[in-house]
Amino acid sequence: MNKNLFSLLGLGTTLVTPAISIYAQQTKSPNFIFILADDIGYGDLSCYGEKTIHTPNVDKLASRGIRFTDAHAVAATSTPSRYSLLTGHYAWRRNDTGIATGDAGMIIRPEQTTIADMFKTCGYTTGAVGKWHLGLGDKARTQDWNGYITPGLSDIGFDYSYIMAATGDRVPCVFVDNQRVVNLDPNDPIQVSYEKPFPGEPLGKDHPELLTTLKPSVNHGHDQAIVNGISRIGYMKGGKQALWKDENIADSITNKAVNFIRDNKDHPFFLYFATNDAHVPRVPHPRFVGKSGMGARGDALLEFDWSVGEIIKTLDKLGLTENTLIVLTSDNGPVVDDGYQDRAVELLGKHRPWGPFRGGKYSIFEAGTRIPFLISWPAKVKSGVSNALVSQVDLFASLSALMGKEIKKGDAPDSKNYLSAFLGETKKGRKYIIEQAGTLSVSTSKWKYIAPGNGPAYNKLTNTELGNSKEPQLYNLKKDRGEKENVASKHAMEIETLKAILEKEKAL
Ligand code: NG6
Ligand code: CA
Repeated sequence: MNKNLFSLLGLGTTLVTPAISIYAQQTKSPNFIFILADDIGYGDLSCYGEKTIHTPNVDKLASRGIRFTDAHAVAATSTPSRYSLLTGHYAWRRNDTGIATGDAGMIIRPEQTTIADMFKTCGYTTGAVGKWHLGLGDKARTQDWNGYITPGLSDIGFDYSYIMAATGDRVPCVFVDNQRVVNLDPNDPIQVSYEKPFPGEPLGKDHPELLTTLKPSVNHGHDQAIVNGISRIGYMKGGKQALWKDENIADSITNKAVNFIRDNKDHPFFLYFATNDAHVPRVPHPRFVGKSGMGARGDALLEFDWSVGEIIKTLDKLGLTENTLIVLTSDNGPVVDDGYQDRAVELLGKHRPWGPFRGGKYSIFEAGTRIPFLISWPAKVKSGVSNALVSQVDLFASLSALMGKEIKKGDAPDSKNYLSAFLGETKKGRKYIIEQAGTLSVSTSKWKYIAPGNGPAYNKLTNTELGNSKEPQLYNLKKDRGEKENVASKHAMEIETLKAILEKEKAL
């Protein structure tokens, strides 16, 4: 096994004899934790330079590791972004990877190989905790919310799972523990629909007087089932005892993540910890309320930072910090008003969730997909800042390489090994990356080409410049990282080259 791993750990390869390799693997293999935030932008963590927010725990991780300034999610919304990260397959190659409903079938098929499968075949214990949003069950609408939900995460590489099926604003608003709804009273079965309301169940749009916690923003939707005084997307009936409490979501999932680490302290593990912060509805625990001075969104950022702190503390206490590789990143860029009147817009002040970039969540402009990205692995990685161009799609192949594991033909087809860039051994990353938000873009560390598309240029509801145009766009990111000046007409050659790359990739 694992020549690369041993040499990376400075152990050389002489230790690898059949007699001790398994023992060596179990004692020396690093643990892996992915902390995947939701809708947290490049400017939302203080280590990325904004002076308006203070996230000390994330900053601690940054100071122990590498902070990447040119790292990218594959897509500007959750489902396609997460799909690509977990499978190493571009979501845009499939037409069923858009923002999933809460009753979507499992988008990653059991026959696909995930990064969790990869770790599992290396002898790791694997866990997924938090937001899922990649569908469950065989087909849409067929899940048995009152029984064993199958196929589920155990079919795609996770030994353990404790998840929210979709998003905080989509039903069913319950946790699913190893494929069963938590705290379900069999006498009050759950029903879920995204097609029609259940007779007798009040809806947000008809009963604003029942909305006690947050009101939906005008025209966004989020006006269907009412759960905990908040109306959501989708219809739901029953399962009253099983409903999560919005203000406790961070506590619940952080607690599960911490327990998973504790339970596996003596055995190598991979933990995928996907927080609900800072997605809507933003209902941080009362101990964070008012603490950021920026309203619910800022408070949710502090709650996220707290979750990160709990993970760090747990690793420190268990003596696991040195040999645990943590990736901290976000699924897509930031949005301020994403559907609820939580005063995030009014209280934003000088804070720039998108940092120096244009656009935001949903946008093909940089802020849609250029996300915070930290890697910490004290045993191996020297701290610093890297400007290497990296993509979340490459974590699969790169960490497989770290494990000395060959990728089977057909698995993770779009994922490439950039381990040296991820470990800070080189500042050279990808030659180009491809991103998706309606249309596709291809960028090098200098040029960005946005393919023409028919989508709207602007989303008024979320106040996002989406970046769509019927004309080709080209930006010089070195001179103009804010994508202010479309220089397409001056650089025919660059456009041709980037277009050709995109066409070639699309044909694969
Ligand atoms: C959008 C929702 C938004 C959010 C998003 C998914 C409306 C108008 N907006 O459709 O509130 O739920 O989907 O966010 O319905 S994501 O981060 O999970 O991709
Ligand atoms: Ca998201």
